[in-house]
Amino acid sequence: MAPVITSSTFEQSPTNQTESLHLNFETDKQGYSGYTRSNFGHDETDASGILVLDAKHRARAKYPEFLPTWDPTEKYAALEFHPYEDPALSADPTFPNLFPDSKKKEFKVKRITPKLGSEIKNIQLSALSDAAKNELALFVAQRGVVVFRDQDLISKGPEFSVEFGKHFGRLHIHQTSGHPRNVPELHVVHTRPDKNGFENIFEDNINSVRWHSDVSYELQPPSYTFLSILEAPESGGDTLFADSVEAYERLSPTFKKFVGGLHVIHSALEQAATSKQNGGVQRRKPVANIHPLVREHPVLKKKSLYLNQGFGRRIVELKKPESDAVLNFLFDLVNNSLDLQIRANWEPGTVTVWDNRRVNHSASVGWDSESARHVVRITPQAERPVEDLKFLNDSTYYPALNSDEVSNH
Ligand SMILES: O=C(O)CCC(=O)C(=O)O
Ligand SMILES: [Fe+2]
Repeated sequence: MAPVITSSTFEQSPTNQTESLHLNFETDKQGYSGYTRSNFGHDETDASGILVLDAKHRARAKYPEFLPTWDPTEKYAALEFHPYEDPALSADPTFPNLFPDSKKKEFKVKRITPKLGSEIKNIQLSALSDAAKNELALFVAQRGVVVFRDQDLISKGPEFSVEFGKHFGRLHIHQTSGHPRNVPELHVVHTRPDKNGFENIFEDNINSVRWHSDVSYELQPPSYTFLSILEAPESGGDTLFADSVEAYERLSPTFKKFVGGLHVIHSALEQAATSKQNGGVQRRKPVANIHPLVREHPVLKKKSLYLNQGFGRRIVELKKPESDAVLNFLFDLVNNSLDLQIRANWEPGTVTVWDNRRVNHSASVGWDSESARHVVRITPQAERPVEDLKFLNDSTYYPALNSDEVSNH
């Protein structure tokens, strides 16, 4: 029988630990990603029972059709395994459609660092053919992060982003975050133009950095993830990225061998609890899933450290103190090695795309004017992470956990 995981956040009694394999994954009660929420959630309930921002914030928004909404009655069944066809595997590796010879003089591609990140000007994402989208996937896998300037994706409305994103995988619907009204496939982060609001973040924190990999608790976390800026402060609010392929490469052969056999529990429980605590929604039963600590990338055929402080809780094969020590060592490597990281800054029209299998990221709150910040994410789901590509798209691959096996007291 699969192990039962208990989270101390939910636990009422130690006698709930009934199974031979005890996998407590304690977290501090606030949760790693627990900013003070007052600047992020809803203000009121509208006539149709939807949670929304208040009239003042709705009236001042530049793109009201992209503002976050939360419908407490919106519910979904558990996500199920599905095979993933990575579009990069169908791409022409010479990029004739993404970077056509005929337009060579127009577009500009600049490497942010040699190994991680590129900035591109004069390529319009909304105009890409399917063949060019496949090449885009390959390019994003190769570069980890790609920052596109002067995009018109947002001006085409929410549904356009949804149709665009479907090319890259089945779109993920978030368990708790806001989405534009009637467009659940987009995830919205909106920060009010309220100085007190974002200063709250530092009330009980010394920085705003929250490294994570998006929804890594899902059985099939995302790959090519698109974040569009709608409103931003003039400067500040950069998004930070860390390369977990490079982080893996920095380890000694002996340590690589050790971590290569380990698996990590990723949990959605704390995020769900934070939402509940703030009167937010829960669209799906929160899950925890076990993923290999070292995963093999199906396009790059390289290994990366697949763990993140936002959702990674416990190494299955180790005792708790051992797990804590190894996780903390690896979090430190990825989170604090500035020489495997980049920061992406935002200008009006910027869309940043990352390979969520390869990089961890964090927002940063670094502005001091009363500016709103409004971003929208398209989140295509990828393959189930595997330590060896021989398991790619194998529905029977160990180790599976589903929400029924997570004890959530
Ligand atoms: O706002 C940002 O810079 C990043 C937000 C984020 O982490 C996300 O939406 O996945
Ligand atoms: Fe994120």
